Amino acid sequence: MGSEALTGDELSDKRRWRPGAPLLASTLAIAALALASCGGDEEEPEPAATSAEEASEPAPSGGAAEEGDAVEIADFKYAPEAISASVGSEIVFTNSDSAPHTATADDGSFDTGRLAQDDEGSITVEEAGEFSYFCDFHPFMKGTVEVTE
Ligand SMILES: [Cu+2]
Repeated sequence: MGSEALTGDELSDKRRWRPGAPLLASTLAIAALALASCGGDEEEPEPAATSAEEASEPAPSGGAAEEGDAVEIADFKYAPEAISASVGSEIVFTNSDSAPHTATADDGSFDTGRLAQDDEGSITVEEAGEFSYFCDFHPFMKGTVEVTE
């Protein structure tokens, strides 16, 4: 009785060991391969991200110095949203977005036309009054120019 039980234990031990060792080795090898290929995948996007950062660097914060004469378009907004200018003066719109924009007067009295990224468009205001304008591509974008004599 006792000897039969022992034999059974020895058999099952041997069965566990033999397939166990090669399985473990190949599992480790697969895991190592998976880790190596994961590392390779993660490195690829880095150059693209770096060049994107470089491309967006030159854009910001240059034009806002002359109050009333320059409007920067960024993040789908005119900045400043309301400006004042005197009759006959020029207002320069600069588009800092990658999306195209316009500054188009509600009454059609001025229109920069389509401004691609980093394009500038200037308008001349020739009449006193308050003029609201919008973006032809994104009508929710609105601004005003107050023109004084
Ligand atoms: Cu727009």
